[in-house]
Amino acid sequence: MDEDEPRGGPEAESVSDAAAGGDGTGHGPPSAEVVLPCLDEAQALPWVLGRIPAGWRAIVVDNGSTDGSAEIAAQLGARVVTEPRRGFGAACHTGLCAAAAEFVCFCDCDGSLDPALLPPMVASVRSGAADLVVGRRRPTTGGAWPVHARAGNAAVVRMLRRRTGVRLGDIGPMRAARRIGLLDLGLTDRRSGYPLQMVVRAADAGWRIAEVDVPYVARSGRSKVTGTWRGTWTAVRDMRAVLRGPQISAGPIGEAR
Ligand SMILES: Nc1nc2c(ncn2[C@@H]2O[C@H](COP(=O)(O)OP(=O)(O)OP(=O)(O)O)[C@@H](O)[C@H]2O)c(=O)[nH]1
Ligand SMILES: [Mg+2]
Repeated sequence: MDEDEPRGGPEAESVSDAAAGGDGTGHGPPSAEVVLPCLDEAQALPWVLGRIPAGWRAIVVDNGSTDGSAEIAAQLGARVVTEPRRGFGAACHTGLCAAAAEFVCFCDCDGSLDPALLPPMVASVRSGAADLVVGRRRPTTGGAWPVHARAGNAAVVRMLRRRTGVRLGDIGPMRAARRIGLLDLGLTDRRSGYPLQMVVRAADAGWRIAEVDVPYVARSGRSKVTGTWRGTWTAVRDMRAVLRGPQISAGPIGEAR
């Protein structure tokens, strides 16, 4: 990827040079952390970590990369956590469990989404306007979101609406919520169903779920899911399993943990 290529939207806020973050005093966790599931994203990491908002911390969850992603992320100041079990959900959940901040965000690590757009999403949670904010992917470059992947996503949001009443335009991977609330959801999916299970359980628990548009550009590096039929099929199967699962209420938000 060309690191100078503009990827964020107009509302992108100031971003850090180093992704290390902190609370400004050197003590205690930062106010927000961004969990970045990472499987062979060496090409995208410099841009992604350069877009982490100032004062926040990036948690790169290395999921068995063989292209030096973990070393690159560490050199760029991110906290690197290792999750040897493959799976998008395994990586995301390990990042969530490793986090310590009040607010936790998720963002893909492939350069398709801009972490600099996360602060307004966190602000909505902080203000109480929403409990979970999901970024609705709006493709801004050709090839960012292949037709079959969009069709699968549209089918999933219809099923989500039937199952929960929640109207979303996308089961987007870019999110923001309170860490404690997310942990209380007790998410069990460790593969592609993780983002959907998060929304389903949040809805079942009575969370207010908001959606904001986020630009979506073609990923850097090799496509692993939406660009392949096998990956798409696995994702659809995982999501169906989530929607067929039992209704589990997570209890009130912010239970002590
Ligand atoms: N596919 C996949 N991605 C993983 C895994 N572990 C971590 N990831 C990361 O999860 C994020 C989302 O995965 P992507 O491969 O971008 O999935 P996608 O956006 O649906 O599809 P493509 O971008 O077309 O590959 C990326 O940052 C991956 O590096 C895993 O086991 N499988
Ligand atoms: Mg991607």
